[in-house]
Amino acid sequence: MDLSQFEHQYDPALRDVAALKRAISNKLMYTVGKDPVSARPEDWLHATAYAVRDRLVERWMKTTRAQYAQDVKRVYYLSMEFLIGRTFSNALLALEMMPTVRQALAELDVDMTGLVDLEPDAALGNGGLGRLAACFLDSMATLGIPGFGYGIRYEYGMFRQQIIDGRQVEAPDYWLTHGNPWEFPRPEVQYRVRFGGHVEQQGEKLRWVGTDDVLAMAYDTIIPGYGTEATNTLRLWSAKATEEIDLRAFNQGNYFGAVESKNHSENVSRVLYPDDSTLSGRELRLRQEYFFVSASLQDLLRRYLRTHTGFEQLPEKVSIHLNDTHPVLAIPELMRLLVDEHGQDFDHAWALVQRVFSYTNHTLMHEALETWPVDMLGRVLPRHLRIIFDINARFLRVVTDKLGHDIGLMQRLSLVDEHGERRVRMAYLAVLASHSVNGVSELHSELMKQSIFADFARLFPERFNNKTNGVTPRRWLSQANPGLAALLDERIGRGWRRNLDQLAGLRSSLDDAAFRGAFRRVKRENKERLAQYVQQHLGVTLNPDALFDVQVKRIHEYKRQLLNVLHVVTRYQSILAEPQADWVPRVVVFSGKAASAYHMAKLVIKLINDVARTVNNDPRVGDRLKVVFIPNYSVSLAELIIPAADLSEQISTAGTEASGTGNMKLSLGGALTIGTLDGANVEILQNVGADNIFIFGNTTEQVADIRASGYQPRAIYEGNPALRAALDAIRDGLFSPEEPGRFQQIYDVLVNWGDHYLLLADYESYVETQQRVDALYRDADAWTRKALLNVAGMGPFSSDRTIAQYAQEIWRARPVQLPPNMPPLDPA
Ligand code: 26V
Repeated sequence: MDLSQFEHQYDPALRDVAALKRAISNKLMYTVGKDPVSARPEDWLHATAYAVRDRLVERWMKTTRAQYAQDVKRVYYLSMEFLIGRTFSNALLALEMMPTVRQALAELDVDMTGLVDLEPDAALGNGGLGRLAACFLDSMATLGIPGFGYGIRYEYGMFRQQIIDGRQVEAPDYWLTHGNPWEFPRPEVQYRVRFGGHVEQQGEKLRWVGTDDVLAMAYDTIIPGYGTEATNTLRLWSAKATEEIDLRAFNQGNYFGAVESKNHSENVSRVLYPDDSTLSGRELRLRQEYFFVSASLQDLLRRYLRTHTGFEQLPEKVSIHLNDTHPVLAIPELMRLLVDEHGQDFDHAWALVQRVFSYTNHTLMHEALETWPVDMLGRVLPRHLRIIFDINARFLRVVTDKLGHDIGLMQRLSLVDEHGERRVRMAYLAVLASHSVNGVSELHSELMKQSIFADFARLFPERFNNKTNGVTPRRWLSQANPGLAALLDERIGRGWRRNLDQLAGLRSSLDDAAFRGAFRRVKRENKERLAQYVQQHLGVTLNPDALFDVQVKRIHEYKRQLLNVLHVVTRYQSILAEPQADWVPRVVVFSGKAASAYHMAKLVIKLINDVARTVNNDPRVGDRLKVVFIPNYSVSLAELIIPAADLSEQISTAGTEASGTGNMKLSLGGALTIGTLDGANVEILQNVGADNIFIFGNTTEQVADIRASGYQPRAIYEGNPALRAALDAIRDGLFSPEEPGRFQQIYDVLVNWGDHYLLLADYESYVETQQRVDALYRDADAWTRKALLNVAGMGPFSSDRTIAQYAQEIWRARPVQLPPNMPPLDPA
């Protein structure tokens, strides 16, 4: 889709500084309730946010009206996580209002620079999956696709990570302390969500009775498109106790009991589960999943029924997308609504369901695949369990009719895993109910068909497809990297914001030395900005001329931060051995959170911090090597760190990282990748060319072979003196003299037990490749050319491309048309 034709039309009303000043002053007085003489910076931020939000509302209503008038197909993106980050700068850029707001505030004697940092992140997600959902919202709006995000308005987002004594300590993230000026509470939009009770037969029909109910109340946030008036809505649900709960207990005079049960039901939307590595199988998590899915489906059906009768048109007017299995209860919930509440017959309802749902898988890791105990499901959602059993029985009957009676196959295909405690396999339910099942990179989509869904891929080959992830260039280039954005504007024009393929135009500037110099200066300024932050927050001085080597992502064994540490230790030991050699100064930056119960990940954080302390304080090392662990990785920290990177670490064991999206953001910011042939690294390689990326290590196939033939880590350890020295130093307490045995377990996992992620098998290739990185960095000009070719090759990794493919190939949804001559809004 060529978007450049829709070049942004400037709205002169948005450039009126005087009008904006009046608006901000009015908001400060009448909405925030503050006198300018006593207003704190937070008050100014809120006043400005309200003034800016007003300017989005008109577009929002225009879009909504056009959607109704055109009876468009709507896409509902169901996700337990939306990792939005900050909204202020994003909104200003969408409206092209940055200079106007800056000037209006300056004329009010307020400096905008500091204000921006006061806004808390909306951290309603764990990592890649949640951030992808946020990028997708941005792209759907920008493409004019009528997309609605549905999720949970957690009161506590992703925990705040403090590093105390080198260890992670979690603190709650109550992000709503000062209120959220971007959301519109909708007390008039509430649905009853039922839990528990039991199912009764009443003649032909089943009735679900005796339930404990919770209300779901909507909060809406406007999602602006860029370079278009189109906007979308993110609707998040918050739990409220029902009136019965309030009244019943209060009337009995049991005040504390009343408050307690009110709290209990409102706990459903209290806190984001911060574990993206293992399924804990906790009942509250199941309740969260059902809570938001039920409210969303009631809401979208009501919207559909406002303008349609009967359900025949449902698949032409509604697409429901499942972001991983977390919202999969939407499937039995839609069945229940259609059959029990709207009198549809079961088979007919199932046929509709299969045309409405589509599903994305984001991980092949066994521990993260969702299954729910049959017992628990039966207790919390008895009607849904019955529906799942009915779906399963019908499915297995059809399979038997087609393929004959094969017990082994039945057990493998069944929605219910009968080994041990019986559990429902949510991913299988998703595949069975969806007309499309996609992975998030070419490699991952292939592996998905060969591994977890092999039997289903044989039964329904046409359902399976790939949609390689992408990232929004508005946040990750325009907002996070204003220096590079300005340079691009000068060189190739402004169109890349809506058509990232235009970055390819940079290739013709490769031989322009002045341009390469300007590009290097931008990177240098970004590095200085990060160095200043590190100085302020960690008290470590970084040399901005050093190579900035960056690994930022959740701490996970499969992502192999430990492999990175092994290289750091090896480098440290080599520097001590040959201090006079010509070292390329390096700064190794880590940032990321560990799940709070993930012991190994937390130990890795401690090791990184211990190594950092040792290396940074060793006078023999000086500037040659610095190591920093930046606490509390978040969207806003990513916006600071990523543009400052020279080298992007994407070093997961081949076959384990579904896609990665940080890899794309870093390349887009002009970092070179050192990476394995995993996830979207493979496609990054194809787009930047083998000469412009550092690929190392075993391939997916080789990994499988090593595992099959018996991985022998001790032999590798004994055969490689540098590796051995690094591991021995860690084991013997070189970095933890106060507790020499602290990292024994890490040594044991890697050397004696043979870790599942084959770290030692890739060590030699990794260290050798890091030496090639040094060699190239010495030649600043050669490095810059390759960095530029990375930026130039990132066009396909825009989430606009991804969303255009979802819209055309899965959702069959088209952009809303926004006629410029829409009738003026009547504020009544
Ligand atoms: C997993 C789980 C496990 C069960 C309980 C709660 C919970 C919450 C989140 C997750 C997330 C696992 C999936 C995930 O984040 N995958 C990442 O998705 C990115 C976007 O597609 C992709 O780039 C990453 O490679 C992939 O790890």
